[in-house]
Amino acid sequence: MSTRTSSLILYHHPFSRAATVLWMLEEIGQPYELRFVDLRAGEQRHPEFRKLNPMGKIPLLLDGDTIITEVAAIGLYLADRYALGTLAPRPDEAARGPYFRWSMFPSAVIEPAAMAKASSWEYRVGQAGFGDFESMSNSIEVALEGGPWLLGDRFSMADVIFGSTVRYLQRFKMLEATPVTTSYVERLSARPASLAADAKNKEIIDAHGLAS
Ligand SMILES: N[C@@H](CCC(=O)N[C@@H](CS)C(=O)NCC(=O)O)C(=O)O
Repeated sequence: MSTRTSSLILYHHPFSRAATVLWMLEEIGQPYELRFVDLRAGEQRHPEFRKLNPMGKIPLLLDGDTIITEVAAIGLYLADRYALGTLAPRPDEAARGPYFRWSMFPSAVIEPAAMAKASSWEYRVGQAGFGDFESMSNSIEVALEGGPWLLGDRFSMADVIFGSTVRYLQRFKMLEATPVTTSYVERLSARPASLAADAKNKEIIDAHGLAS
């Protein structure tokens, strides 16, 4: 792990993709601060927040003066900067190819293909970069067939990016749970960093009375 000093601040709400970034922060083991964004009150749309992210969405990570949004970008950034050679393959390793491939796959393919199916979008499969639901689901199985992780024996930030997407889409019944994905999600959820993130999310849920 790098000994670089950090000033990491995550704009967070426990019922959002920011929960994945909290898990990433626990994986890299650097100190960080959480700033609660009240999504129900619409704080993400306030002009002050939109100056940081014009999309009006979280997660948003500050590393000093550097702004990073998009779950996959945040994960790749954190792993390169704070866990290169452990959570991210080094630039001279061939494993960096599949590492990027499966890190991009959730936002580029899994999420839109699942949303297209759930919302009955009409579109031309050949023109849509995310293809069709069946090909996407089959690709998830193919990605995991070597196992136990996307890079075989080596756990990486790609698993947090990919696995968190599979996990939440299954919770929302937007993706089928198969034996392969079920055991993958179980392995991921048992990681100490995932459990630590869950505990912090629970504290915030209780503190803000979000459970009800
Ligand atoms: N493409 C973004 C998606 C971010 C996103 O959709 N965030 C949701 C919470 S999970 C949000 O902020 N929603 C509030 C809103 O749109 O008002 C990413 O990968 O980080």
